[in-house]
Amino acid sequence: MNDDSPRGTRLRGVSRRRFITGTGSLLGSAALAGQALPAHAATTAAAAVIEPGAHVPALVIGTGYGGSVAALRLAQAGVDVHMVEMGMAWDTPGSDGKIFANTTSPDYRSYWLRTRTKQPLSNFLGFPIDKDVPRYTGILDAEEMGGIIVYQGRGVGGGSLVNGGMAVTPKRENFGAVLPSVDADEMYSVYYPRANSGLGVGTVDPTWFETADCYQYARVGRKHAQRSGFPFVFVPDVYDWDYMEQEAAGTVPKSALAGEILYGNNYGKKSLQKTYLARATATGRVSISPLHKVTSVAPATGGRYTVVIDQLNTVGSTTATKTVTADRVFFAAGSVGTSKLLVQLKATGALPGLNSEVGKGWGDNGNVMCGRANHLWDPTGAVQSSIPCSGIDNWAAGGAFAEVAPLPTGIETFASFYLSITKNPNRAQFSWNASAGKAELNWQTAWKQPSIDMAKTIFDKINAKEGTIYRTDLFGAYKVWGDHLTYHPLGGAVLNKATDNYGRLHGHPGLYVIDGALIPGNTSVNPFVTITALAERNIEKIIAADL
Ligand code: FAE
Repeated sequence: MNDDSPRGTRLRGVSRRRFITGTGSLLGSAALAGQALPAHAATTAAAAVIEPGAHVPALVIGTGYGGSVAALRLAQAGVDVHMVEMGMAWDTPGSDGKIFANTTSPDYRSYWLRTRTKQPLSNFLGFPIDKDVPRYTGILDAEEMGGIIVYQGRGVGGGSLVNGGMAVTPKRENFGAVLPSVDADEMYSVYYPRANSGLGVGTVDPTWFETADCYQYARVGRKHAQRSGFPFVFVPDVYDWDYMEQEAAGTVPKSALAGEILYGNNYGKKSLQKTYLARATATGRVSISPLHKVTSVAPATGGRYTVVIDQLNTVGSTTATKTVTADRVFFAAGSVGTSKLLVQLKATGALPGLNSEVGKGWGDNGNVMCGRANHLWDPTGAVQSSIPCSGIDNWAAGGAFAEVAPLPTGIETFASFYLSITKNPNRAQFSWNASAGKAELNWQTAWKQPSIDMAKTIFDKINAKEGTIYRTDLFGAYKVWGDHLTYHPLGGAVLNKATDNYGRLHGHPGLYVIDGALIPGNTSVNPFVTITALAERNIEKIIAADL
């Protein structure tokens, strides 16, 4: 699999014409936005951009958790890897000196090709808070899939760029329902520890937690949980906890304590750019094409695959279409990205050997949000760390695990806010709509009702005990439940169904799924540690057996 051909030069080289094309597209977007030109996209894309006609031993579609694990381990095994990422590189500051925009002031960097923000909390005190932004290949995609908005990260690092970093290993007793065909002993002795170590997972210092102003909201959450008899747990995170303590002490620039999260984190979070991807690119065998989107994969001669890729500018237009070949292709475009591609490729005949499980088994990890209005003697703090560190575990009794989440508005709100992960049994399916030319998901908004019922097993009880009520001003006027979204899309190419028990797609040797699409809809906790651990398990087998 070692390829020392001139391919490397072709990948890394950049022509003057291509550089100018990229710069021109940026100028176009700046003119539209009427804002200062961010200079970073063209230069980074130029550094590693794939050339038409290139041949690569391993092509990875997407740079999130699954893709980053695959790239690192393949490279360490001596395989040259090219990663194709539809989002931007996110490695150079904009005109304000920061790479990422703050959650409180979304701008052109914040949303993927939208002209108006689509904030998960759409209202505050009943008033809508969304605002116009310039259309740009920003970091957070709020993808409307029929009955649900699926939030996803866009850029080199995938969801790790925008997520809360909560790095939770499911309880061992719940694992059988998460991945029924996987050996739990192996996962808990080898792959979960490997994933936690590779991701840099840590936990808040419990002593510091007791006095930190920025976690007053979590201590109020604990008090209310415990007074109602619910187990309260600390939740590990990939945020650098030492850095956060320095933020609180005022000795370093603030990130978690400045409310940064949804649109990227400028300092303390160990996103994949700082962990797996940094190690992968340091091998010298991994290159990345940002602002490149895979649109087709089909068999070529010699057991290879032809991959068609659109190069995008920062307003989302295609500036070039490239055809390359690869010996092996790893689908790591995320649950939605991978599922959409696979149902399209099966339905259009590009990959006729895929089986009928493709597109099935998609779930939302039971996500549902709500807020509670506290009494005046229970303030939650004007400064709240945007990184949650705790949760309420009522999984066994009520089917809900609720994160005590921040509401980092900068003012005292007397609100407690929660994202619940619930045992919602509903599963949706992607299918190809030939006349519309796109993949669709048949999720129904009403399918969130089981999640609401499970979350209520916690919060109805807390409200009754505390004499408090639900907030009705966060998701619309007089709307209690944030039941319109998920942050945790899972499934669509389920392990041991659409693929074999290691992610090899049926019908097409050399094609693999290695991301959240493998997991059948629910992980009982936040998903990325499980996605990472499963990818570690699968790539080890694939390298040993297939390469
Ligand atoms: P993912 O990380 O989504 O990466 C897929 C990549 O593929 C993306 O960069 C896409 O831009 C790219 N892509 C898609 N289609 C194409 C294409 N056709 N061509 C080229 N590139 C493509 O996939 N999880 C936790 O465990 N803890 C948390 O605290 C947490 N908080 C979250 C908060 C937010 C706001 C969001 C959106 C998610 C959160 N998640 C959290 C979920 C977590 O980020 C998600 O499960 C993983 O990122 C999924 O990993 P994958 O490798 O499956």
